[in-house]
Amino acid sequence: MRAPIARQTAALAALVLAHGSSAGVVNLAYNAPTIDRWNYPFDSAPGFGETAAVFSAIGQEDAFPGFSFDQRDAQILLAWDTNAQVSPLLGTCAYRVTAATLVISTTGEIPFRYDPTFDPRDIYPVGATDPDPGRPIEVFGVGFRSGWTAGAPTQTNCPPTPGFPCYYEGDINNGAPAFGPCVCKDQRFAFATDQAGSTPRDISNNVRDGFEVSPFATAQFAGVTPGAYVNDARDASFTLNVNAANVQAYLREALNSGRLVLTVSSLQPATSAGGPGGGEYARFFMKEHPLGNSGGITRWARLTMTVEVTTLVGDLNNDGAVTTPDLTLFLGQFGQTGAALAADFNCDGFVGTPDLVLFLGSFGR
Ligand SMILES: [Ca+2]
Ligand SMILES: [Ca+2]
Ligand SMILES: [Ca+2]
Ligand SMILES: [Ca+2]
Repeated sequence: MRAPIARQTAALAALVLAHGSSAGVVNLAYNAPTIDRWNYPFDSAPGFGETAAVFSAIGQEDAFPGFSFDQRDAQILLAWDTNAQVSPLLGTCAYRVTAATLVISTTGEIPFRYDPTFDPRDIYPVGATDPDPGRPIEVFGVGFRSGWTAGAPTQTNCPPTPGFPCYYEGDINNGAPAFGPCVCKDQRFAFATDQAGSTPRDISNNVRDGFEVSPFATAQFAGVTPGAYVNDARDASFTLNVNAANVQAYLREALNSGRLVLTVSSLQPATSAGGPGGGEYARFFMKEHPLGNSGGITRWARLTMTVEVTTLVGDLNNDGAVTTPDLTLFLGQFGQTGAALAADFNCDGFVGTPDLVLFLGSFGR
């Protein structure tokens, strides 16, 4: 079992490092995640599973005495340390993400129907009708509880294993801790969330809890007709909606911390004896898999992201000075509302008078 570690190391060494395409713009392209783990509290191979599935326990949350299950039972946690390519701790407003895409391949072990669009919560309960066959596979952020934190890449003190960061993969002799204290719902230490901030909501039971989620992205499979089965090793592509306020805020916080952590989740049904689930769910390649990166094909999680880092407020054309051409660009966005506007210098989702004040404060520099 040492070979997978060697492969991980090789993958990280092969990371395509950032290169600026113009002042302040960083194009990130990672061909491997820093961490990929199956976020399943009772995972018997913490950190080292070769594949990881996403499925739900809807209809069977309390079907097995002594245990209970989150509706989003099996989640996948993926993390990338960005601090070597994008300076952290500049303040969340110093970062603006203009594009972000996650790609990860299915293993093809279990056929499941392709649904490329959002399913509202009222068509998930047992007995409800799903008008478009299949359930979407979605990407969210990650929230933490019970002393776990998102953690900077350098963090080394986290329960239950002081001296190590939370949710690390470790190595084969010092494996990662489980994601939960028990086989039980509402307890996992790292959970899917659609919010940024210090107290993000846990969406692991949003059907039960009666609210809609706001996914960062929904899986798209090229070459598969919606409603048809995905039954092979095939890339799922997630284009994150950077123009949504929750997504942009989450990505900004991540870059400021130096680590981006994402969840892949789906309410595709699990398989279990006597239950309502059809057992049609996706399983994905982790970097430990022998075929995760072989024959010139990478199947584990890959991330690309374009980040604009503010080095001089007001320098909208990135030429190192704040002058009349920047004023023209600023006025072109004045009055606009949006999550990722370059002229929204105070990051409140609107280009208005406070931004003009900031702009004028820089003018002539
Ligand atoms: Ca792993
Ligand atoms: Ca559907
Ligand atoms: Ca300029
Ligand atoms: Ca503003």
